[in-house]
Amino acid sequence: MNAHWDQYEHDFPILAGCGDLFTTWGTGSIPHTTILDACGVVLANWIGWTTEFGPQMQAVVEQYLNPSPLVVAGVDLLDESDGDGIVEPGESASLDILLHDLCTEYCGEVSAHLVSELEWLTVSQPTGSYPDFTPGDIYPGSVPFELLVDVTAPPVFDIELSLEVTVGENVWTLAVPFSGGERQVYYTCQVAAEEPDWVMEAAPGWTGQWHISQLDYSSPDYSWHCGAVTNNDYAAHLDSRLVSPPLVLLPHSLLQIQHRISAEVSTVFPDSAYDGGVVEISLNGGDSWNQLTPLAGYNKTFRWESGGGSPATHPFPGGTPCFSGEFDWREDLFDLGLLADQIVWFRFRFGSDNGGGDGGWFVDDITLLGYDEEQSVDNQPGHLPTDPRLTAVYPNPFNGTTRLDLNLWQADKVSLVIHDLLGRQVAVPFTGFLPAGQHSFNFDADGLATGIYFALLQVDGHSVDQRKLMLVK
Ligand SMILES: [Ca+2]
Ligand SMILES: [Ca+2]
Ligand SMILES: [Ca+2]
Repeated sequence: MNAHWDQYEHDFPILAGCGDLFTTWGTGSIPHTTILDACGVVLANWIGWTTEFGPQMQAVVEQYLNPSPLVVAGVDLLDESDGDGIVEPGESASLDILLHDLCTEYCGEVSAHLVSELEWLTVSQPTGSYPDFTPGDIYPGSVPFELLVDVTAPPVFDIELSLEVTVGENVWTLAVPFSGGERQVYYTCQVAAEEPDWVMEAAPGWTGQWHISQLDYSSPDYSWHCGAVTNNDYAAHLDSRLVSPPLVLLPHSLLQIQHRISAEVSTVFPDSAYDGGVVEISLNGGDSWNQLTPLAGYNKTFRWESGGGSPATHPFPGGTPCFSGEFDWREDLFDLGLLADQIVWFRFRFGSDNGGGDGGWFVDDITLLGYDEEQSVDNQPGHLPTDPRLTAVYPNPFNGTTRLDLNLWQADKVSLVIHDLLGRQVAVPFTGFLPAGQHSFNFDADGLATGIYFALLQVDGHSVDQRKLMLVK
């Protein structure tokens, strides 16, 4: 077996026993390295240049000198502190690591030890034993591995832990992917002097009073206000609706609003509202609406008479929970986690009976937070990018144009293709021959509807990577 350098020679020990080892300068002076087996089959490709080149390269080569008979088939997150499915800074997590027997022989006496070299991540239960494997078997460990993620963890992380797997007398180190972090803001409306994407309207036969106000706000200089411009005299017979533009929800989304209200409640039954506001959501462009319930609940309930008369009372079914009475600026959160990847519209709806009243409803800083593993930041020291891939999409979600970055380890015929959710090709930002290195392309979504799209990186006719794009108009 040979290892040799082509064009460029570097000063770390060449390891005997592997196939051929090639390294060359790519365009832009990015070195790339290819490991071939004795038959010339590509085992690994690696593009990059760091001061850790030698040790990293050695790790790559060693991996192919003596491959582990077991590989990590997956990681199942069993539990984490608050049960929302995201391992956030400050939380603990338990997980199963699934091992898969790829070898042609039986593997017995298997044990594993999970190691973290990160200061902010502690493995509190690091050991597990595995059943005996026959080829093709996939098993979790005997007991879950337990981790503690410190509050000093990065806001979003996507790392690899080391699993030292012992099979009989032999030990291999396998990479275990692990990601988590906090929800990130991906949409916010802080309310400007004009908000052309938002619609203010009234139900037929009712009055509308939403407007953009400078009277009060959570963030300067404006907020949405349903009421009179004077802050003390909203109109009677309101069924006033403020409708958001279409928005695409990331996984684990929360809707966050800042608001204050001053609306009439019964003096005899102060939990019973004559006038008040609710938050609604539509999944079909406004054909139908469902009320959203804040995590902390609504504070009042509409009284048990509604509609009718000229109309005589508020427009909501009696008993509908609502915001009413009096409270100053506060935050409310709505959990949208079950609606990931859907296009939604929000509606802020304020109703009054046949008498007007106080200040009405101020709403500001309408914000969506979400957590998407695909958007997590690569935080792995010494990460080895060995495959051609889409490395970034920015911005995403986007309105109009976004930029796609890709990384090639060798010159090749490349296509960058955009598909919609139904798999139809809607755009081809690039197709042609590219040299090795990093490349960026702009994708202009002019003429496409709001929604989810996929960018596919195809190399030599094969799809090798994809990224989800969210177009929000
Ligand atoms: Ca959590
Ligand atoms: Ca504001
Ligand atoms: Ca009233």
